[in-house]
Amino acid sequence: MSRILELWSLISALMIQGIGLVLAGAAAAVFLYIVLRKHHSRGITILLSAFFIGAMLFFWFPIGVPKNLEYPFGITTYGPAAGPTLPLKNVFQFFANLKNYPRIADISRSPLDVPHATDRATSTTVKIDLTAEEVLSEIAPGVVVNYWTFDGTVPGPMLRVREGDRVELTLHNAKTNLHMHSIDLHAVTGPGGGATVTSVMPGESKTLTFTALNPGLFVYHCAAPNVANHMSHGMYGLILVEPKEGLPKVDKELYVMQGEFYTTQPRGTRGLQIIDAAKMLDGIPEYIVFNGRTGAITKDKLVIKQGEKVRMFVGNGGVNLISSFHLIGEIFDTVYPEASMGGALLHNVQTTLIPAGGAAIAEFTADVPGTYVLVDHALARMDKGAWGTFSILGDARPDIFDGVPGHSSGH
Ligand SMILES: [Cu+2]
Repeated sequence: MSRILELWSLISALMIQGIGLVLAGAAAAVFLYIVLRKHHSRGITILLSAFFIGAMLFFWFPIGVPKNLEYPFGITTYGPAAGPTLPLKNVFQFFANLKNYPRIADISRSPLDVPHATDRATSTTVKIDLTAEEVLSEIAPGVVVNYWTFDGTVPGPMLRVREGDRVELTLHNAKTNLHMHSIDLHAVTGPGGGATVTSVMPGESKTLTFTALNPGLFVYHCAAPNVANHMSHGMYGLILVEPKEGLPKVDKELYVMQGEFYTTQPRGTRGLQIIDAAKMLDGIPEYIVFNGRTGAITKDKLVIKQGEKVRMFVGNGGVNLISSFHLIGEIFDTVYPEASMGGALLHNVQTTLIPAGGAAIAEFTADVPGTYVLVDHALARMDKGAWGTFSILGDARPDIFDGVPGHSSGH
């Protein structure tokens, strides 16, 4: 059956696109010939027509015969799998499945949604279930995106285990999905970070078992081809492997992940958006956001008490950009650079780099009350959505910060 489908795909591609293009080109040539013949001699007309046909072939040959009526037309890629273009048949499948997609009121995972410390002196077996869910939700008011997620939010849930733990992770692929998914955890030692044994079609489940050998804060993400395409739909999260001795106690822990979204329509265009593969390959996102959407982290929801010591688990799902993570009005007392553990820590850091597919742990103490803004300090990205705010509540500290508020804020 699959052979027949392949054959049909081949025939339809050749017939509809290849022959279609030739017919269109031939019709254009005939039309041109007739128009030219009215005003010019036969010789001149043949010469101009030959020039037209030559120019058409010149532009067409480098592109080649398009496959599957894909969008955008004519993208050449050299990745290990099919490129990120969107075949027309997927568009039809998508619309046929539209009524089945869960609609999520708020795609963002709360920055407060951090699992408790394991508080264990010994290793154990930890069972984790994750579900790949393709859903619809707003990235900005009125702008709807077909997110691909782990457990229905971006980022997916933060996972927390202890160094030496045996982890049994089962990945489910929701029945309402259209695509194959998998999971690659950077905490895994083994082929594909687990992706090779967790590829699941809609309705399937598969289990990966691994031992968490190295402590650290690691990104996990879907690694089904085209991987960049899956990650650009929101399929990423963080897994913390605590060192055997645990992490020092703090008062509050936060979970933040930066990510990029590439829509065909310009930023702010309302309605359902589809991914623009050309923009993704060029690394020019329309939206850059913390926790899945614009305005996900707000000072009303995220309140910190004066004196609290705060630890931020920050990841970057990418898929292209490096984050220059900064907290306006605070200095990180301690940074675990690139979220590494067991090596030297950094102190008194203003901005820390978070690579695509990497993470950092940044700690600060809430001293002065007010509103604080977290940003990617490549600040033009704020206008694409890369910012959030939180409040520190408490008594004024004129010994640290004093003055009369002016007309502007930030820096
Ligand atoms: Cu996926």
